[in-house]
Amino acid sequence: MNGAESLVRTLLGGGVDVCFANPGTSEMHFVVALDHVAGMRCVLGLFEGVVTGAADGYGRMADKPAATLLHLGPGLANGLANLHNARRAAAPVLNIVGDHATYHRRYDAPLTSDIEGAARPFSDWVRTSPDAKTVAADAAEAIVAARTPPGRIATLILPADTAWNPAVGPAPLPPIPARARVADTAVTEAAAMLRSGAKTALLLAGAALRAPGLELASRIAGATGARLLVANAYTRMERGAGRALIEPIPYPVDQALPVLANVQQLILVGAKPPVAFFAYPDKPSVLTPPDCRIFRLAQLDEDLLQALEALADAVGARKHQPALAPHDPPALATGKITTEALARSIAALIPERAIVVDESVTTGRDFWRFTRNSRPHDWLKNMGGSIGYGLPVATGAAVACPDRKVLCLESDGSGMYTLQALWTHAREKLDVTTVLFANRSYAILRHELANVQAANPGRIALDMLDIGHPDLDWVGLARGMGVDGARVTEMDGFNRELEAALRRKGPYLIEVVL
Ligand SMILES: Cc1ncc(C[n+]2csc(CCOP(=O)(O)OP(=O)(O)O)c2C)c(N)n1
Ligand SMILES: [Mg+2]
Repeated sequence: MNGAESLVRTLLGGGVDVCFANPGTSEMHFVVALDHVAGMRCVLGLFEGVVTGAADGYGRMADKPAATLLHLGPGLANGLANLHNARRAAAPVLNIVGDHATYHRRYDAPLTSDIEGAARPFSDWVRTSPDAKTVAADAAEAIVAARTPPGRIATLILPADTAWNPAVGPAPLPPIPARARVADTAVTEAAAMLRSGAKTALLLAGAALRAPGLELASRIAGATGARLLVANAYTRMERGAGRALIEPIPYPVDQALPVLANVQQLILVGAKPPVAFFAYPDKPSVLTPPDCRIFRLAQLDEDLLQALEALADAVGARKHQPALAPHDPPALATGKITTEALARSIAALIPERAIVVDESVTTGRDFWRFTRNSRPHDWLKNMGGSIGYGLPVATGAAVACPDRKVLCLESDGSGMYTLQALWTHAREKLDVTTVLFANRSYAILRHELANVQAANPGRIALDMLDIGHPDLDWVGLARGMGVDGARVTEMDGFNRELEAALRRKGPYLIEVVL
């Protein structure tokens, strides 16, 4: 057995059985080993940002890491933006990056670079295997690193000769650290805050946004009068009919401040204190009022369910009924395409157990409130702010959950960063319906221009925010990558196309001209 085969067998033994790949010469032995050892699903991405984004989506939905296979420093570098998003989402990801053979590095061949240096800021764990005999044990440790709560980025760099030289065999998996329990003192303190009579809110993140956590939080809110809040972005929220209701903190600072204005005490359950996405002249960075007391009940990597159970017990909330959303979606909208009409029709049509990957940016500002009473679904958002996450994350989510419909809500500017994902949707026959919002603009940046108070933007500045001339032909782009689609210009056409796409299996793209 060579190092490459010992790696593949170790991955499979550690539950890593999907590999999103974009290989090169230095990874050839690994690619061949994937063929020799049964059980690994290999998915090709035609750009590394697709590969790392797919691993993000897979990790969020499978609650375990996929491997990526990347080609030296440049391959990794192409994937870093979506790796950043995955890291901010605390998605588990195991990167395998090929390098030159150990003895070849000193010759400074063209693809030589400081791979560890590139990997470190975007990884929680980085290691270069020195020889074939250590590859398996390093891979086992990388799996543990990626699976360490709440989900981490592990990057294992494998010089080519570690793949082809003889190895000892696969390595067993060391124990995976469990989530730490939250201390009783923290629970007692949070309970006292909830009983104090001050206006208190719970801010939830991570595992607290799955149905059981939300229900417990809702019981606590019902028993104590506290509010339930969630930041503008989250890794994965279970919402819709039958799920506990929660209020989002809007992205625009001017809208976020009033939501938090009356909060005297904020209890963090896996969340960070809420701050503005950017600084703006004359707007605060911190969104809570200056005298708000912020208390951390639990960190993201701790056992958030246990913390909520203990808190529910401490305030006598277990028997309180949670406030669950009824199934009461809006009616299909007709007539002209507007953001509200789109919100209504999408809310009416979201299928049961759908996975909604949301990178709808400006078009999606209304989606939250209209979809609250849709059929139960999961909603995924970009946690890292690096656009181009949607189509790849949809790819990974569809690979992780082949029995669920993925609805990818994508804006045109963001979609162009990683549109190669559509080719993977077609090749893997993934059940992804992409709704592409073609406003032919970086619309959000027009608002930001006003927010930062940049004086008198002229033609050149405004041209940098306009992505028309030429208009992108999204149906043509999709067809060129094997995904069929249609362009719609009014709501009846949209309703018809979306209904049909959601009913059949397989990839499809609907270009919505706004
Ligand atoms: C990697 C990266 N590059 C650039 C940006 C800056 N940026 C933020 S939003 C945006 C444009 C988004 O346009 P689009 O996706 O079409 O959304 P719209 O507001 O038009 O709905 C850009 C370029 C970013 N966030 N991330
Ligand atoms: Mg746009």
